[in-house]
Amino acid sequence: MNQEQRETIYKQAKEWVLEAGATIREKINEPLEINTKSNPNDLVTTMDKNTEDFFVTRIKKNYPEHYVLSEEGYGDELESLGGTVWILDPIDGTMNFVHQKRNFAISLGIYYDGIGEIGLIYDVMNDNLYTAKRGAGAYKNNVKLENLQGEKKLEESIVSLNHFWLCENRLVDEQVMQDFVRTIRGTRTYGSAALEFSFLAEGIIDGYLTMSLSPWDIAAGIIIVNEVGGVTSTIHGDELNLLEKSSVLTCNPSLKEQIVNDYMEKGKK
Ligand code: 2AM
Ligand code: CA
Ligand code: CA
Ligand code: CA
Repeated sequence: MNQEQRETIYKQAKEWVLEAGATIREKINEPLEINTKSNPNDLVTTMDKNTEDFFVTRIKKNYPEHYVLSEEGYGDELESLGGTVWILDPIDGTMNFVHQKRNFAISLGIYYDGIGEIGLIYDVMNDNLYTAKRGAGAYKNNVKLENLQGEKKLEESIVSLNHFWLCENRLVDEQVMQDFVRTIRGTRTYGSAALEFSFLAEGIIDGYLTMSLSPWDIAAGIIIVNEVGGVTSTIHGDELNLLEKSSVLTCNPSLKEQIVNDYMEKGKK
């Protein structure tokens, strides 16, 4: 993808994200049809589906040769990331959307032959738009975000993670995780992976640790975090595959080795 193509697609994608967000805000108090998916806490609403449909219809009409990888089934079944792929989560943080009517985001990452070119995350109710183009920095509402400050100490870090890490789980020993949360300065749980990536890029948290996410949860976030010098991998430090579910660690680069070696590997089951 050359710079001109990237610029054109970015402008179009941004327009659609803002339009979809405005529609969600307009309808935020309308009655919702809520269904469950894999378990009683895995929610989906008509708003998730309608928003995804809004994007997929427009992408397919304007860019018939592009592919879409998205959560609610309107996209394509992909076996490779060849060509241009729009990786979309129409509402990231559906539980927040349903229960709180806030703290959710539209997340859109655009990849070309597997390389992240454009990332957009829209915190809809706060009207905060996080954006990045490869090699051109990351922005919040058109204000450039600073590079993550180097040499962060784990003892002075805030890491986003949820309570399941401290319950019996399949990945990391609970005693090791208790040691981890006692070592760091504080934890946060926002309930939207896209927002947690955005907050890392903004420098208001220093890392985010999660057991299992899908490509659409992280596609945009990886690009935005990368543009401020942050790093993203599996919790074991390996490269992510954007066609599969995976554990995810995204953080200030100075924390990665310590988190991976002293906690994730040490407590690995
Ligand atoms: P979602 O709201 O788009 O489903 C919640 O901690 C974060 O994990 C959200 O980003 C949420 O995305 C994501 N997530 C991924 N799989 C999930 C699942 N099965 N149930 C609930 N949240 C899930
Ligand atoms: Ca979901
Ligand atoms: Ca999601
Ligand atoms: Ca979603």
